[in-house]
Amino acid sequence: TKSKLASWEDARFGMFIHWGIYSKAGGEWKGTINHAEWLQLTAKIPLAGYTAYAKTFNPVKFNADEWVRIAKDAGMKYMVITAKHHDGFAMFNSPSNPYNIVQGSAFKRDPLKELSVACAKEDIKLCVYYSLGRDWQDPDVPTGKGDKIGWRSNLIDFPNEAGKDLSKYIERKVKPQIRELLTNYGPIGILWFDTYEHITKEQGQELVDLIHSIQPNCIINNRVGPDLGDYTVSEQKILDSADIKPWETCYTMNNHWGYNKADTNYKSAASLVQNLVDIASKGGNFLLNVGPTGEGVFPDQSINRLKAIGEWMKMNGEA
Ligand code: FUL
Repeated sequence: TKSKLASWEDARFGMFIHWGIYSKAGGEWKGTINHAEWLQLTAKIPLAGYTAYAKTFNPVKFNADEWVRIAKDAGMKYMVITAKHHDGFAMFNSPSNPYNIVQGSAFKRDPLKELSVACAKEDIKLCVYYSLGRDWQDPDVPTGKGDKIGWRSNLIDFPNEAGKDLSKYIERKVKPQIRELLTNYGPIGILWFDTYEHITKEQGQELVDLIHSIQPNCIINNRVGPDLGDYTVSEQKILDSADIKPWETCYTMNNHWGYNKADTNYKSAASLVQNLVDIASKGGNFLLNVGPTGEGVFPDQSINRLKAIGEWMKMNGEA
């Protein structure tokens, strides 16, 4: 049998999904329209305000089967969804921390559970994104170094960067949530960490060990800590297997990861197909992003492009 990494490299094409409380704003906050998944920080919203906004989040049109079918029809083999982005809000049922979609929003459903069922039916590998070194809900998460200290921290609610103790956050929030993600949703293909910031190699290794103690087949990207992880992620840039292996390029269809209704600067389907071919020929994986709306649906522009890619895949016998 093939190693877990070889099977994942064979998959080639996956769907990235950036979806959270911020999606409801569609990038707009008090007249400014340049926000997305960083909304809490870029619009300078205090935690209490963001928590209140989360309570109004109710994506009633969310349909896990539909999301998975769109991915499948496009020829994608895996799906990486933001289980927790930098805002620290869990988009899954997290008994260890009430700041989550079941307890902290009007929706009260667990979309990750629904996706895990839908993915299993269609043989799509469910994977989760987890913001590691940035969390704007927890008081113990310092970011940045040198002259950029704190530039990605929640300094509105927790201004004392020097007093923060990252290990408290890891024990209090990260480890319990990783356990939940790996226990309650069936097999998880990848734990796709983001932004390890101040995480040390030792702390990252502890997370790797924890993950493998629960799901030995789970793949971990290289944003779990310095010099760690199974493969290299590149943002918006195509690498080459001659330089590095294995690798994955994550890529936006327009200029934002999270939904921004004013951003209509979409790449053409033809150029996305070209990216896919280019990446595949260089031995990489292509993780193409969709930013669903606050109602829980994919933007039409994304659906149309995914359809066109799917048609190309079928014509070329790839799907
Ligand atoms: C970055 C994040 O800051 C962005 O919001 C996005 O999630 C991208 C894929 O990774 O580090």
